[in-house]
Amino acid sequence: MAKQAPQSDPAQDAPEVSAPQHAAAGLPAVGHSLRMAAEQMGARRTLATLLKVNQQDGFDCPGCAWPEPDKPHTAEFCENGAKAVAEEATERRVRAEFFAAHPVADLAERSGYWLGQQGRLTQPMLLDEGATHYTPVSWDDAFALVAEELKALDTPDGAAFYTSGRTSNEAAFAYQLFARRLGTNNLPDCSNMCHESSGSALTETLGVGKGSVSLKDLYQADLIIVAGQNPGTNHPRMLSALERAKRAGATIVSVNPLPEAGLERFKNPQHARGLVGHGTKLTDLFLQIRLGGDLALFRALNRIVLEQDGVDRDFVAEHCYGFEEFEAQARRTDRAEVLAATGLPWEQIEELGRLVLKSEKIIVCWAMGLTQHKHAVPTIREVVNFLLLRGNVGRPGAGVCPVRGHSNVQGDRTMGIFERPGDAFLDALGREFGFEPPREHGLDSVDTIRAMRDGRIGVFFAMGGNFVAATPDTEVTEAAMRNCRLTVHVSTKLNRSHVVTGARALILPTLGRTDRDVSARGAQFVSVEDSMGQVHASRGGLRPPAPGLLSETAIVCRLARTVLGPRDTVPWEDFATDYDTLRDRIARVVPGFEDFNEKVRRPGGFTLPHGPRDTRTFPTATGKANFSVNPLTAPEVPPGRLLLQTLRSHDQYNTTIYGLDDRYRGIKGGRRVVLVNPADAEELGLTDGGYVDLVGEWSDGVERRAPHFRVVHYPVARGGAAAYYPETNVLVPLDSTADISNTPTSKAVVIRFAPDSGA
Ligand SMILES: Nc1nc2c(c(=O)[nH]1)N[C@H]1C(S)=C(S)[C@@H](COP(=O)(O)OP(=O)(O)OC[C@H]3O[C@@H](n4cnc5c(=O)[nH]c(N)nc54)[C@H](O)[C@@H]3O)O[C@H]1N2
Ligand SMILES: Nc1nc2c(c(=O)[nH]1)N[C@H]1C(S)=C(S)[C@@H](COP(=O)(O)OP(=O)(O)OC[C@H]3O[C@@H](n4cnc5c(=O)[nH]c(N)nc54)[C@H](O)[C@@H]3O)O[C@H]1N2
Ligand SMILES: [Mo]
Repeated sequence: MAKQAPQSDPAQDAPEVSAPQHAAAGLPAVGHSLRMAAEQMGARRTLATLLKVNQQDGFDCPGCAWPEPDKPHTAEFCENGAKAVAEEATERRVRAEFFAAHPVADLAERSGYWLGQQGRLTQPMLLDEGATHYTPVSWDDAFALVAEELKALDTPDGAAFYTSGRTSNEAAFAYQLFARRLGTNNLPDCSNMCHESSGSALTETLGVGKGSVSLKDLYQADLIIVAGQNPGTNHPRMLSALERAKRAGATIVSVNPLPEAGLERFKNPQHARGLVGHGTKLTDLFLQIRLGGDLALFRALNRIVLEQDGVDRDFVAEHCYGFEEFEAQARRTDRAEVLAATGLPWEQIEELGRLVLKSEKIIVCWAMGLTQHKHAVPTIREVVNFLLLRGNVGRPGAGVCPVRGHSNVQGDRTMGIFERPGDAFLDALGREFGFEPPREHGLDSVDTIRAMRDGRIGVFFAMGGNFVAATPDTEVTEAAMRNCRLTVHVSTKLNRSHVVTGARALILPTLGRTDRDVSARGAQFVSVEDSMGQVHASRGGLRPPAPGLLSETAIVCRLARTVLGPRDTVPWEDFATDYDTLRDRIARVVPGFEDFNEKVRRPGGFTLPHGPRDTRTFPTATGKANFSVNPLTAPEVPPGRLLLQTLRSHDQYNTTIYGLDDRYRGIKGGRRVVLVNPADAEELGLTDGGYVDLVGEWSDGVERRAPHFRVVHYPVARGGAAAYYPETNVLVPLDSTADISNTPTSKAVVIRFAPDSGA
């Protein structure tokens, strides 16, 4: 078995700890982001680039999927968007000499942070079978090699095509078409580990697996509940929207096991008062809930609404299905069970109940704190019950707001990146391109790992991302990756998935969002869809990091031509060089994209239709919005153990580590920390500043260990602990996934503490 991945350099494992902060952004954030950007790009390039972020003639920020306001500020970016841009627009380069100097075995000993810091990838590289080093390869030879390995498979289902959510609509559409022309629906994506639970719950209950609110709705809401989300770090531009909502009179409630600085107060760096003043208080009521207690909380709220006769009877009668069963169960909700699951005082739940009954228009926002639990799908269904009860779907100022992660993860799904595509989509695709697409469901991310482990996947192809670091059970996953014949990564930066490989491996470098994309037929642009269903153009302006780099779209199309042969009827050459031709086809296949080429050129783009939001039509099996009955469950934690959530620091983008600080939480210079409530720490004998190993416990009895973590006494909710991902992915069992969505339970890992075994 492969040696365990070195996840950070020992020298970085001495974090300093000070008191957590109580406000986000402000002047330190501006300074921090500009310093990081200037380090990577130099001062002039920094300014020229950052001024183009999220502007109508510029590029979409490669950071998060939060939408842009109609009239963006001159600088419509945030601290962490600036870091994402700097990471991509860096002047540092990884060239052939770098690979000649570093055997792959050496690179596999480096931390992910070190790998990412080496700079942008510049030319296609091949690691041949038995070779110790990557060596340069031409594009044509690289494509021929992939074709050879694909043709050697017994079945197209022996290949898996992963997508990370930065891929443009155009590239994503071409990519899924290629996979389906080949004959497989094996299209796992990062969404499987992210908002899949939201998609599952929303599709079933409302008929559309996406959020139902726009920015304007947020500005009009009476009550905004933010549950399981840390926008101060992960969606900083959302704080401006919350600030505006607040000024318009909204009450903001945050539900979180951690007091997150960004939700407490916000110093808007785009206004003078935000740079120097105390900022705006955002959260009016903070419910410090236990990990996994949200289902119980929303059930309790639903009981309160029913008992206080707060139901919107007309809405329920006209638009909903299944109310009686739901009502019978919700009225029986047991208070003691709620208190045990949430760890909240009943008075706080009642206080929120009063706010709910007072509010006409309610929005619930959520992210990974709700989606990455075993009972994530029922939890989100219960959120939907909560909103339906008072008619809070399909009217201004109200609705569901799953806040998406990667900047185009929602668009990729719209373009057909999905292992379980619906028949309507496949029918339209088949009609447009004159073929019969495969109907059998493909593999999601977790099932792909199982199939690789069991020798059923010969070729693993990744459009972006960092599969081995982002997925659970690192040792199992790395062994599974090494079990493939060929692994291919289309990437901007070096990462761990390039050095834990199949028998053969290819790195195909590509253009990023910030880069100019010029084909033989002239300048091209791409499009993306944000978290609120708004589609718009994105144009990079920077000189690409190396001559001859191909866009993601061009790579897919040239590969497809090589694999499928000259007689394949899809005009891959046109698609590769003139994205308008690709958009014309998307317009005929994907609902809402009619006249795509014209609409995408409008300033600000266009909004996709959304039945529940626009007309209160619910394309579900019953034709109505479905209430659901969800047993009240919460994670069980044996005595002497804690439930660990794995989350993001302020200086990272998923597996990309920008730096070693987590400013708002008071952590500096290291990432191997575990945050524990002082009362739990005392019971377990964990001194602040002491070092321990984290040991995962799971029914398969396998010992999963993450060595050498510094204990930090921190105000987390009792019974829970927190540590950073991806270092803690070694602890997440592959088979510990959410019911229905199959999303790894990254926010609920039972751990015990063992003596420190050293770095
Ligand atoms: N700068 C930056 N931006 C990013 C990313 C990044 O890594 N860096 N990642 C992007 C991606 S792909 C995504 S999906 C999003 C992720 O955005 P988030 O979901 O905000 O990311 P996490 O760090 O996982 O934070 C989870 C939050 O939920 C809370 N939480 C955990 N468990 C529970 C629970 O059981 N109940 C409740 N109520 N709360 C809980 C945690 O305390 C924490 O505040 O951000 C996107 N944006
Ligand atoms: N334990 C734990 N595990 C988790 C999570 C968690 O909270 N806890 N969160 C999960 C979530 S929400 C997600 S979304 C996944 C993320 O999983 P992934 O999306 O697979 O991971 P990233 O770290 O975002 O991928 C970073 C890599 O993408 C490449 N890249 C960046 N920009 C581009 C581009 O424009 N084009 C191309 N082709 N490549 C590019 C770079 O090479 C970079 O190294 O991780 C999941 N894993
Ligand atoms: Mo995500």
